[in-house]
Amino acid sequence: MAKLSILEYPDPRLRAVARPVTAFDAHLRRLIGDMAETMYAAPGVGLAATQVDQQIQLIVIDVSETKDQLRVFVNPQITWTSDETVVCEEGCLSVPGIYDEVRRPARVRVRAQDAQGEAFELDCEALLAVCVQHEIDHLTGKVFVDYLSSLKQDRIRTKMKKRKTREAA
Ligand code: K1U
Ligand code: ZN
Repeated sequence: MAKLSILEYPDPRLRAVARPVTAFDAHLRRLIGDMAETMYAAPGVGLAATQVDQQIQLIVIDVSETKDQLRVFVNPQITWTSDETVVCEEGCLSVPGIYDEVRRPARVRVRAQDAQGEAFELDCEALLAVCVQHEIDHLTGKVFVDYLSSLKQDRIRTKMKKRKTREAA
């Protein structure tokens, strides 16, 4: 397995719309392993293929305390959302150091395939529901800062530019 590099906002490649996965092969299994290693090392609780410059509908999530409950969602689709919403402080490995509140449905039902192509449905709540929605957004080219005011988005872009300049020095 290998650690992959994570694209940073406002990289235009984060705006790509991911295509469905059709081949459940060794290449896919390797990418899943590499994405899991990258997520655990960051550390994070989720990662979308878009963030590692792979434009396919694949996300990995582990919201467990023990970091031993990896969930793999291939071609995920939200099939139901609760009317009840919650505000959660979100972060993103593609927007390091930035955390802000986003309102989303409290519970969602996700239909997806596993690494072998087997279809499943999962009811999600709490952090798992937030994380699934955040990661599926990545697959459509959406980043959590898009939910914030344009003033906040401008400030975040400035911070990210300064960070890049600092890192290059
Ligand atoms: O998509 C990503 O970049 C992953 C992101 C997922 C996420 C976290 C919180 C709310 C919504 C979505 C992260 O993992 S950011 C890092 C983080 O929040 C975290 C890191 C270690 C332990 C717990 C949380
Ligand atoms: Zn993210």
